[in-house]
Amino acid sequence: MALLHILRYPDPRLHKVAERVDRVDDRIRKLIKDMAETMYAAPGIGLAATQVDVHQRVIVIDVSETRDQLRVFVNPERVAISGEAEWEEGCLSVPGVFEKVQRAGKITVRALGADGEPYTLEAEGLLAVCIQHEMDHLEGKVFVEYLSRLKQQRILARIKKQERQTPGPEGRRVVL
Ligand code: GNR
Ligand code: NI
Repeated sequence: MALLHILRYPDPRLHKVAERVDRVDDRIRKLIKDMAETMYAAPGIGLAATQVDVHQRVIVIDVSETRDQLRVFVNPERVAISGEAEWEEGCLSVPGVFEKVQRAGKITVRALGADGEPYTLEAEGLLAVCIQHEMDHLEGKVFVEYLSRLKQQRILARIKKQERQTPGPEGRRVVL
């Protein structure tokens, strides 16, 4: 059992681009297990390795109500997208912020599973939105970057105020 520390926006490490995994070995399987535990404990419906400061292309997602349908995506690639969707999104790296984002409505992804075997998944609804949100994290992109400059400024101002009142675990000071 290992809960991982989740980086908080605007930590610059959230903007690193993750590297491909060349082999699903014991180290990656341990990462997947710890990420799943961290996601369930948070609680959240998805988590990208970038958020726990591991810059490798690994995502875990569970959008089921019963919280027992873990999906693992290693080296995910988008094969196709279609349609449009708009959901109110949140992010474990930006707690307390919920904003609508436009995404593709349907997405087909190809990835390796926890067993290292390739598979293809066609997703829609919340799962499709979540896959796109997590794949953005692997590219160093956080959902707030889709919002207007004004909204981003307000979010940063609010975070800065919160940090003044309760500094983070590393005593990190946000310089804006
Ligand atoms: O828990 C999460 N909920 C969520 C809701 C709408 C759209 C995307 C998400 S993902 C988020 C967890 C997270 O930050 N993943 O990176
Ligand atoms: Ni997120």
